[in-house]
Amino acid sequence: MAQAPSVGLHTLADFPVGVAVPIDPWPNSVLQSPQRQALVEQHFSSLTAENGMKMAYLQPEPGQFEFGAADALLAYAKAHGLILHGHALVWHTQAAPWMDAHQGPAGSFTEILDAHIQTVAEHFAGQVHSWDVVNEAFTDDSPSAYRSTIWLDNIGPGYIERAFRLARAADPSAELYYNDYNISGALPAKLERVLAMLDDFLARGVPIDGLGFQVHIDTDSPSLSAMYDAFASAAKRGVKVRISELDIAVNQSEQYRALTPELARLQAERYRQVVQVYLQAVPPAQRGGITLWGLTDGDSWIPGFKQRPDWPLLFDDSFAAKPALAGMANGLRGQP
Ligand code: 9MR
Repeated sequence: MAQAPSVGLHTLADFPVGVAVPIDPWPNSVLQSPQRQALVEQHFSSLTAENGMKMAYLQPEPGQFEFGAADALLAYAKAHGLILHGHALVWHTQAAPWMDAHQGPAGSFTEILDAHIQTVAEHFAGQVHSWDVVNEAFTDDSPSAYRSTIWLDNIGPGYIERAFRLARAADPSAELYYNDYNISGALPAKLERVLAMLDDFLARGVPIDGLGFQVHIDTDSPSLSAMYDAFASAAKRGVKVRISELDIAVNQSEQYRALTPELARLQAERYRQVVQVYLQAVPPAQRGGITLWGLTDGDSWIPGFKQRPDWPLLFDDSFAAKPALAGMANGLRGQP
């Protein structure tokens, strides 16, 4: 078994190395877990709330904002010298039950969108390093480029540009990202549609600083060359490129009941390669960083969502480092 680095992962990078964490009141909240805090403080320089800064939790009832749990995360981050990445101002999932049920004239959706972005981005202004302003606005399959959501269906595609303009006005210092999945090599045509939007925004001066590639992948696909092409094509535009939600599943064949040493080795190598591809494709000044989508395998969204056991992250359920941690460290160090 490869040895875990005794130093912190983040010390090996000149860009933020982050992790998504549950906050209160989730049972595995980082704020209630000394073991998770020890890992966070050793290895990471950036935090993202895995769920707690989505609309459903910041505005659980119309016009009622609840910032307590997110403010506690912010205070924890500050106390430990970590930056906070905001996720996400506009998404169709976890928008809140009242929002999903909302009926009304188109104007009322615009008012709700505006008020949410203004209130939230102003609350955290100067405190968060960056925001996912709009998350997952494109479909996986053409020809219908934009995903049909409460926002698209009631406001039209202009809601995306509107969200970026409002976010910049409310918090001029935060870096603003568009964030999506299956764009890091899996679906080149989807990435093309995202890049067309980016080019249009850049040409017209709509404020956008970068693209977030979620990179929920497995040990088989996408290929490293497809991943390189994806990151490089975004970097070519001169914007920041983040790996915003990294995890690497190993049980896509669904035949394993436990993480075998061979799978752990394959996964470690894949983590190393993904980091290397990122370093090769994205010039230093444009590296927005790499964030893992969870700390421990038991915290991961994948087993529940895919309805199978899996072990996609860097630490096991006992908070012990897996070979994947050493793989990622070697990637950051530029070692083979
Ligand atoms: O990890 C999150 C999980 O706990 C939630 O149940 C889920 C709700 O859809 O969202 C997960 O996080 C998602 C992220 O916010 C956006 N990109 C995909 C992530 C994994 O589904």
